[in-house]
Amino acid sequence: MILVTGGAGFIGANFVLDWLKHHDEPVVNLDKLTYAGNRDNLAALANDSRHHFVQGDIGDTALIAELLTTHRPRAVLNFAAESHVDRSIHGPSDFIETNIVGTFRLLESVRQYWLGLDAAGREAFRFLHVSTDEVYGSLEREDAPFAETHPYQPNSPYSASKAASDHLVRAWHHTYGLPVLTTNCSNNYGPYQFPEKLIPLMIANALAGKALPIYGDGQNVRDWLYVGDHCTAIRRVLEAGSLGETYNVGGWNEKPNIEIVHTICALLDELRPRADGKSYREQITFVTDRPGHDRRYAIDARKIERELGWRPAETFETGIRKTIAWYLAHQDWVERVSSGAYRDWLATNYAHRS
Ligand code: NAD
Ligand code: TDX
Repeated sequence: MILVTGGAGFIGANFVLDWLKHHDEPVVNLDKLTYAGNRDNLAALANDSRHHFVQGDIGDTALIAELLTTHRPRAVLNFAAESHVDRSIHGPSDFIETNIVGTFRLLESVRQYWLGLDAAGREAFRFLHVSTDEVYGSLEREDAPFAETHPYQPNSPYSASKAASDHLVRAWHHTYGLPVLTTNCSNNYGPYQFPEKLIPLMIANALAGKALPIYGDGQNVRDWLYVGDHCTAIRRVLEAGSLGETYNVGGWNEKPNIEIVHTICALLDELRPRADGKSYREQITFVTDRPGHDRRYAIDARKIERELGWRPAETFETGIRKTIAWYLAHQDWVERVSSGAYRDWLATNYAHRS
């Protein structure tokens, strides 16, 4: 049994689906179901007895203690977080609450549980914390990509809250001996990503005939990884990572935002041409920049490649094609999450606890 937090969000849901494809080991999935959490993402598991969903908060110490003592997981994987940089700029308090205080409370509950295990259980146990490359701050064009030794220099309320959580995880290992692993991954894309993030937002807006808003000059660079490859990396780190270590995860896929949007437009022009025969590029609009917008992220993934033999299966070209095909085939999903209608849908399709 493993306990996954945030498993109704984008990466967490992909991870749970992927895990149950590769293992028979059951998953307890704890998720608060914020605006970003959606049980619709897990509909394929509705009749799968290996998946046990619980609605709740990682900061709810009593609930976590109950789940740990009832299910006795051999690992806890923490995906739960507030994850959107723009939201963190407009309202940081949920980010502090979940990403910092929530992670602290989760660590404490897990530590109590871990201390109560027998020696073999303590030895085998893992706490895997899922984090981001944004904790390292911003790179200039000529800088080398982020290695695990790069200093933490977070610039947004989101990245500062994730950096704080990474430090707590590190300290719980160093001080209390909790067997932790941390992954710092680059920008993910793929199915089930909430259409507030660059790639799904651009696909949804293009199809809806809306503007494609590019912040600043469009030359900010992100390093993109297909979500399935991130899930494989997390499984590999859980299986073979060295305790207390951090692993940077990325696919050596740096691209300026404008190039990403041009690629999306070109693929949509091919797969779902506009009725007027013009390119979706016509919808691109340059808008005011994000405050404190990090210029460039890039991941040096040599440690996970060398030590754990992990390699991404997708290139950006194959991954983005798959992603666009998924969004084209699931426009109802986009409509439901954008309108909030999935809350009604899930109320009639699921009880909150199962
Ligand atoms: P997401 O916003 O899509 O999903 C987050 C999930 O966590 C949601 O299901 C939400 O309901 C749940 N959640 C939020 N607060 C909670 C709480 N207090 N208790 C329990 N559940 C709670 O985010 P995502 O993009 O899937 O990111 C998952 C993790 O991966 C985050 O920790 C994020 O920092 C990290 N990460 C994301 C990316 C990316 O590109 N999306 C890249 C690297 C790392
Ligand atoms: O409308 C937009 N226009 C635009 O130009 C949006 C939403 C974004 N952008 C730019 C900002 C960034 O340079 O695109 C880039 C990507 O933006 P986001 O999708 O918001 O991602 P980012 O800020 O890079 O953070 C993401 O990657 C790291 C995730 O949201 C984080 O959770 C993860 O840790």
